[in-house]
Amino acid sequence: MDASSNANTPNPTITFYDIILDPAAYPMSPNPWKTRYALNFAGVPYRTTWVPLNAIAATRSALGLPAIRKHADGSDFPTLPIIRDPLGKPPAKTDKGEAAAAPGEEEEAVIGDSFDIALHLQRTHLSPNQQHTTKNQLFPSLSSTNHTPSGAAADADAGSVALHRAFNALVDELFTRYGAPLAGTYMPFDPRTAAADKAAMLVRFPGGAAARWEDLEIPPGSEARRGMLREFEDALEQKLGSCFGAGAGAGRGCGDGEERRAAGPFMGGRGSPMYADFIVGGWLQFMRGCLPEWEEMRDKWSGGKWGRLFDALEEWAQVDGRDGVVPARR
Ligand SMILES: N[C@@H](CCC(=O)N[C@@H](CS)C(=O)NCC(=O)O)C(=O)O
Repeated sequence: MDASSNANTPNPTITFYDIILDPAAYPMSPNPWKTRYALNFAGVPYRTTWVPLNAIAATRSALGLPAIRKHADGSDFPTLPIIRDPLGKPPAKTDKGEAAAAPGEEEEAVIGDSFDIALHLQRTHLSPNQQHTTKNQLFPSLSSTNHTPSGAAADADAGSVALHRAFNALVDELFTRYGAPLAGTYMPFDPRTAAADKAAMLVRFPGGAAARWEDLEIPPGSEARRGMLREFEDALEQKLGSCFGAGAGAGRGCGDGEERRAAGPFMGGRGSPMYADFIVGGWLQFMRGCLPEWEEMRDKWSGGKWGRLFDALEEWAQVDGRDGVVPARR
């Protein structure tokens, strides 16, 4: 169904564009995963359009979205996720506030960056909805239940978003530096297009056009691999470990107040997630799908924090449109 056709219905359906590699493999692209988690968490109706790697550029340009990333050589790097939301602006509010679209006058929003998508979901689908409390906000702040934040509450909103932005950059940087080289060569390409997909990716690396895909692999069992895995584990613990409690698990904390909250598996020991948890979760999905040492990372690194977080995020991990495809390593 064309998403724009149902703009006037109370629950318009969002179209979510994610990458499909091997149709038999479970999705594993980190940034689209951040968006999937956020969509499921916001509880908005959506349908997934699965886009092969070699069709991402055409998809973005058909939607009028310029590339937001560049390759090392300065050329455009077209990416997913994208969403198209028939409800383009926050719905009209009953109280005095910012100008918003009246019902039936919404203009479709087309958004091509995972962070901007999360902000859109917060502002359009979560903040105006009084049923949502501080517990189920992507960007929780003092003003989460306030319709028209001003003064200190508006500052808290801005602070929460800015800190999330910095956290997103940090997490992307960490996983790109260590996770991508350790896991990327094991991506489950579509067997019908694998040779062309690999060739298209190889040219992104210095001297890549001349290289072979296999040359990018850091061989299992090698000292180089062991060393990089150790660095990855240490970097995650040093940069992110203190954000997540050693916890006994959500809902199983033994005390009240601070003590109980610190037992939760999410950011700050909370018992419910915010967007920061989905940022890490998106990358953990990539590790689950591609890193040969995933079980170790999940259960042993940082005392099992990453596995606890990953499991706790399962509630928001439903995949639409890939019936029968299960998370099995190929
Ligand atoms: N800043 C962008 C980055 C998106 C991005 O890098 N997406 C990757 C997948 S995680 C992609 O589309 N890669 C396409 C390719 O490698 O050809 C966002 O957060 O949406």
